[in-house]
Amino acid sequence: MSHYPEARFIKSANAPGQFLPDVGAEVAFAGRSNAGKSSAINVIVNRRQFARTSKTPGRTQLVNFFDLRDGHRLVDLPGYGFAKVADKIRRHWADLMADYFEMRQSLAGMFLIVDIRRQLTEFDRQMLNFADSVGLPVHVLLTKTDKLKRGQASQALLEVRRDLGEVATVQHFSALNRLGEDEARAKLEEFLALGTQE
Ligand SMILES: Nc1nc2c(ncn2[C@@H]2O[C@H](COP(=O)(O)OP(=O)(O)OP(=O)(O)O)[C@@H](O)[C@H]2O)c(=O)[nH]1
Ligand SMILES: [Mg+2]
Repeated sequence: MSHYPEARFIKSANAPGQFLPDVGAEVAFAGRSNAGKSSAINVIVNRRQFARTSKTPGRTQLVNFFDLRDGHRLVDLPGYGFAKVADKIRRHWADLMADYFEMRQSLAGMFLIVDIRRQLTEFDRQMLNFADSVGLPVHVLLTKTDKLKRGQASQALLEVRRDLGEVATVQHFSALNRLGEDEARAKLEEFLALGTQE
């Protein structure tokens, strides 16, 4: 059963003028290329290839808007840190993301998707600093937890939690075995509710 029976893809934007009207509340999924953003969205919404995933980094190249229900949205962002693209395209993505984060009034929270085997990268820290500077709440999904042994996974969570301090909350996640899906949905709903109050 879908937790979001009305969920649907609305549109991909390649320029700020194509963003959806800035009303209601939305939560953006950000993170390194190939970290598992689109896969995490599919688990949370409980639909296969709802957001398109790929083994090849750089699958998501546009700002993709999904309706969860009337007035509540998810946004799947292009991954950062993907080396194999032309500078021109990389700059275009960076500008598009900067425009998005700077102008989006309906942005209620950020899900930062981090591969548990890599921990926080420099780009992740930039995203965290940025979110902090504009008072945007962040929840970190330490994804691909299935790739580590239990002890290693616990250790990694402790380290990231210590590293983050008060800046963001963090949890284990796996798109493969759906570890952490309820916790992630609860956080998503919390952010959307915060955004709707204002
Ligand atoms: N084992 C495992 N593989 C995962 C998990 N999440 C994602 N993957 C795999 O990682 C690859 C990238 O996943 P995507 O969801 O497309 O990653 P993305 O962050 O959206 O990537 P871009 O759109 O390129 O930025 C795919 O091959 C997924 O099947 C997970 O929790 N466990
Ligand atoms: Mg993607």
